[in-house]
Amino acid sequence: MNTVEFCRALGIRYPIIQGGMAWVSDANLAAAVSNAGGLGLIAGMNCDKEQLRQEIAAARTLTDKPFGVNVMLLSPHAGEVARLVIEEKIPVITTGAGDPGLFMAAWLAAGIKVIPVIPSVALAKRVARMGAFAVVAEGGESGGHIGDLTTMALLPQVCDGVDIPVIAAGGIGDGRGLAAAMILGAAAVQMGTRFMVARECTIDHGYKEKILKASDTGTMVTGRRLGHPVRLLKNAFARELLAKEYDSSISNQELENMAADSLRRAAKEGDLGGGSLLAGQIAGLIKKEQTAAEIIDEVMAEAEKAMRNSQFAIHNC
Ligand code: TUI
Repeated sequence: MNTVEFCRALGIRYPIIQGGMAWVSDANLAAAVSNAGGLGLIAGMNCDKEQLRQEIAAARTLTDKPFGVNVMLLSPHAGEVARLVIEEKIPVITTGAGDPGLFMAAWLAAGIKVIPVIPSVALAKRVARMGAFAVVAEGGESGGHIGDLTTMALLPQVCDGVDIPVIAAGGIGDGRGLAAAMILGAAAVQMGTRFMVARECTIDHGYKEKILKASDTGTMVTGRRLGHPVRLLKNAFARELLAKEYDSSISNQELENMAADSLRRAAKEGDLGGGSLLAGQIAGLIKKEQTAAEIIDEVMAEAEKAMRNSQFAIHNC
């Protein structure tokens, strides 16, 4: 399935999907991205069933375009979110942070297009066999919970390994990234960090400022000791958490307790020193707040230019 067929199948205009980011991807952001021709996603991670039901209802008042939900499989609410997307007739879902096998049959029976986020070829093949509509191949440049491989290495290997559309994620923040991903075989891209600074994104403004001011080396990874590495902006909290991971007198439970609620503190309370400011390595490239429509239009125009220039360059070699 090529990019045009992929977009048609999802009822979207552009091959751009917004990441389903915990405490970030609410009805407002998802609707703005969908209205702009991309695919908006609401994050199920930080919601129980009733909160997510309200968020879905709110998005439906803001857009008549298709939008999806991300089911974060580590969430304590994953089971009820998995059932709610069926009840609410959500047309497309992404899954993250685990193997969606447990819920797959029920989602497929309900006609939902399931797009798991995968960090390896093995998991991509597994979910393709289960009937996934597409996969998001997410490299470790991404913000939040990450796998080991980079997007550059993971993406072409996943494209060779499965016969379903592959969406690239991790390190993509502009049209050059979209063009590069398509050249590596992607049908579309997913962007998270770039949409965090969208005007319609309701996170704390100080958090947005931190992304806009970040440099290329402005992120780090914590959580390896707990088995779920997380990329975030360097701040006092991230440095303290990493130091404690190397301290054998601190228990895993103490580390978990430190991290619990830190995403909400950052996104909703603007706790810039004591919260987890999740962001991808591409934060260093992102320099201005724009509407979701401006972001999408700019990315598409840049991608077209990048494709033309590289075609010209290769042609004249
Ligand atoms: O899920 C994400 N990004 C996230 S989730 C999150 S909230 C959080 N809460 C508690 C602990 C950690 C994070 C913040 N950011 N991205 C999608 C993603 N999925 N990245 C990596 C994976 C993944 C990893 C392992 C998917 C499947 C997987 O499978 C392992 C297995 O079960 O075989």
